[in-house]
Amino acid sequence: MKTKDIPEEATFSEYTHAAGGWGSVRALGSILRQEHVLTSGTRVLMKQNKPDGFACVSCSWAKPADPHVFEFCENGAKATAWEITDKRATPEFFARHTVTEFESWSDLELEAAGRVTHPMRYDDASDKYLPISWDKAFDEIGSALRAADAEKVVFYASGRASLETSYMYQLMARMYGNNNLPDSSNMCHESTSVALPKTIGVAVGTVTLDDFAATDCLLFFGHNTGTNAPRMLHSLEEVRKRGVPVITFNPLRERGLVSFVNPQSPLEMLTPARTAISSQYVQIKIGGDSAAVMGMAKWLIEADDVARETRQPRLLDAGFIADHTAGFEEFAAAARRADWNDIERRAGVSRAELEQAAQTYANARSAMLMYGMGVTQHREAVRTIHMLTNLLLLRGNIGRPGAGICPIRGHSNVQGQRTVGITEKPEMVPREKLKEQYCFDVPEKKGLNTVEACEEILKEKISAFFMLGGNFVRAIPDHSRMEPAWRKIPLTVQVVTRLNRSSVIHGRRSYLLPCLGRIEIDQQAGGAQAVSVEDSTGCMHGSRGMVKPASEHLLSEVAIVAEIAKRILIPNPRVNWNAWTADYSRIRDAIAETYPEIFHDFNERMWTPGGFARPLAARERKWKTGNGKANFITPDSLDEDPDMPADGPGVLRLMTTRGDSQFNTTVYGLDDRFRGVHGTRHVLLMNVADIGRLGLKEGDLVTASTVSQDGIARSVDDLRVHAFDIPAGCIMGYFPELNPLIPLAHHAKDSKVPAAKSIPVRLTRTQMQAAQPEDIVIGAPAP
Ligand SMILES: Nc1nc2c(c(=O)[nH]1)N[C@H]1C(S)=C(S)[C@@H](COP(=O)(O)OP(=O)(O)OC[C@H]3O[C@@H](n4cnc5c(=O)[nH]c(N)nc54)[C@H](O)[C@@H]3O)O[C@H]1N2
Ligand SMILES: Nc1nc2c(c(=O)[nH]1)N[C@H]1C(S)=C(S)[C@@H](COP(=O)(O)OP(=O)(O)OC[C@H]3O[C@@H](n4cnc5c(=O)[nH]c(N)nc54)[C@H](O)[C@@H]3O)O[C@H]1N2
Ligand SMILES: [Mo]
Repeated sequence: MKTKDIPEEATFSEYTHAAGGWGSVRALGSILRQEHVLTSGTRVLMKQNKPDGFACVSCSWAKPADPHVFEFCENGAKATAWEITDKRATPEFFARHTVTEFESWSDLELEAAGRVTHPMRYDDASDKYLPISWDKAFDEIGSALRAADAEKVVFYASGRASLETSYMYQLMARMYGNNNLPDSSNMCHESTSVALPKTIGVAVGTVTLDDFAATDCLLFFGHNTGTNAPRMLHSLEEVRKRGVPVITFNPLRERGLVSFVNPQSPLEMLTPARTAISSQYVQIKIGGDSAAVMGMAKWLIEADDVARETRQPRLLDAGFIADHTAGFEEFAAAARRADWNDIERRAGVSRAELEQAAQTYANARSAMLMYGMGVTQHREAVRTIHMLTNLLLLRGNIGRPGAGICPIRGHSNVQGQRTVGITEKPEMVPREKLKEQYCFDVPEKKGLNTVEACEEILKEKISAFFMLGGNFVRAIPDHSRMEPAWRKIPLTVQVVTRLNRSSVIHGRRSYLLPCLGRIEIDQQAGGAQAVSVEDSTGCMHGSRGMVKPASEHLLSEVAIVAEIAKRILIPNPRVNWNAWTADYSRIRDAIAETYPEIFHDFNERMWTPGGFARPLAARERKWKTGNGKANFITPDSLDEDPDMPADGPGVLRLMTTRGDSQFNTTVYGLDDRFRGVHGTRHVLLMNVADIGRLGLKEGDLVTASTVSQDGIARSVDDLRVHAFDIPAGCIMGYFPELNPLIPLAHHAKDSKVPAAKSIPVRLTRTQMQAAQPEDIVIGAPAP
């Protein structure tokens, strides 16, 4: 596949500064200007993540009860500017361009058109989106869905929609007759949701913000915090100032994990006192986490064996292991048996480094472990997460202050969507309760998750695909197979704020339903409405819109779901969709009735500063697992990607990650400041030794091709080679540009999360090299 916007203007520089600092402030000013909201944007930002304000639409990190004056980060501010932009994609704009024309636009150009202002329907004859009235759109979509076989209709959700909308959405799908509720979590932390219930009996993390003040050690796996959850840097900074060690496991040396200058602390800005974030940086190979953790566990268990024999203080929490856990002996035997050569080879780091990390961990009274996509997006991600919990259980690091596991979630309400029932797994919802509340039979058949929905689309078995936000076609793997199949779906409907690839590559009939964003005032019959979200630490927050909507024709997501529901469901006296739309507090009452343990007194508690925490049994050392214990789970192997060909000559492991100027498929700009990449996203960051070994040089254009056994050719051209501090054999490129390289079948076992972090590729020079740009700068200081 030939890529667009060949990087003519690409420049590379080594980013030697800390994350944050003046660079952040400059970047913030430029995005506010780019979206033409310099003055209004600044006012809005003051309310971001405040107890009486709105919850940021970017990441899902916790919102403190006593916020900073500026409780937002550079990237949260970018997401805000993106939503409150004054750019508009009006019917006149759509009249000027055919959809075929849009296909040649980059993701950046598509979204740069601005907020969609009117409901639109694709018109075959003119190959354009034409405006349509809301009523007509709802009626047409409604009659198509009524005529469809319920099992062939999919209701996707991207993790931004509120708890209120999400609850209504899942109820609508189930009343309609299926559990086909895949969501972005299926590409994200689903590995967590599958792994943790078996080990500690909850599907979410156990850490809250308070734990940062009580911890003595932080272990950090596979998360690029400086870019993807920058507000957490404040907590990390405080932890480091107390002298608490932070051990990072990451193949890339990420600036935001190396050091940080607080861009909101004038003192630090004037005297660039950078805080060293990581006290030890363990630069493992891609997919080396299980091996690294096994090395640490081996050292701990063997050192504890010695301590026990010599009557020295123990390294393991023997009391906790005896009282609370099962499976320890088997795991300990496997750790004792594990071979250091094998561990070193798989982890790609030395025994000494792992022993040092283990020793630091052993010295800490309480330790927390955080992780992101570097862990969840591998074939054996679920097993790796079991390894992470094994390490915590060895020292009783679950269920006490300053300890715990913290999966860092992505979208701002992705965890909450699951909590209120958006899941394809019927056993995850209180079916009896829903039946009692609404008098209907909740479908029992498991629904489709993201990968399964893609498989059905490939088989042409899906008749309608409804998207509550997101950019499904762009976020999924295997674009060159999926895009042609996607175009054959009889009906695609997208609830959107901005134009994106999934609007342009569309089903035979296609509708764009433009909605209010969370920052906009949501005026309904019962007055201005607020919504709520759950953060990564299981705390629920209210969120109130504060800016004038981008267009008077927008409807709220709640209203859109209600209108569709009214048209596709048999009227049910127990659900008054109109009343719910008029007054969202009534939806919250319904949520509280379904989930009383979590959401009792929801309306009163939603404005609690810092949010109200959901009860979590594991936090109290109550284990809701099959055997009532916290479980050590012994891995059958340490190989995280067993479907990868052996790392033979020429085969490299590719991870696809986010850069600093994007929110997932929404690309704000072409720079990735902290990694020193400017003006392009068609780049491969490589180890110098690999560049030399493959006979390449800095700046060469290469084609990456997937190594797979299925006989399907997958490649991306025109990727510029750039030397970077990354282990030999490992390379990095950007999501979503490199998604054509991921085979759909290359996904995590059990959780089915696409294995976006370990794609086996070969590189060849791209034929017909473009002229070398003259302005490539290497190794110069960042501008
Ligand atoms: N500004 C901004 N914020 C965001 C997003 C965004 O796009 N932009 N996206 C949101 C979403 S939906 C999500 S899920 C999160 C994602 O946030 P992250 O979890 O940080 O996701 P990635 O950008 O994919 O970065 C993965 C990190 O894991 C490392 N890594 C890759 N492979 C391995 C491995 O095998 N082992 C280890 N230990 N590390 C590895 C990479 O070097 C990189 O640092 O961020 C959320 N927040
Ligand atoms: N190769 C590779 N692929 C990946 C990943 C990876 O690391 N590597 N990460 C995966 C992960 S973690 C995730 S979460 C998925 C993301 O997959 P998605 O969640 O489907 O994609 P996003 O890019 O977050 O969706 C962006 C779109 O959401 C719409 N939008 C924004 N705000 C609103 C709103 O308020 N309401 C509505 N209705 N729409 C809105 C806009 O139109 C915007 O274009 O991608 C996955 N894909
Ligand atoms: Mo995500």
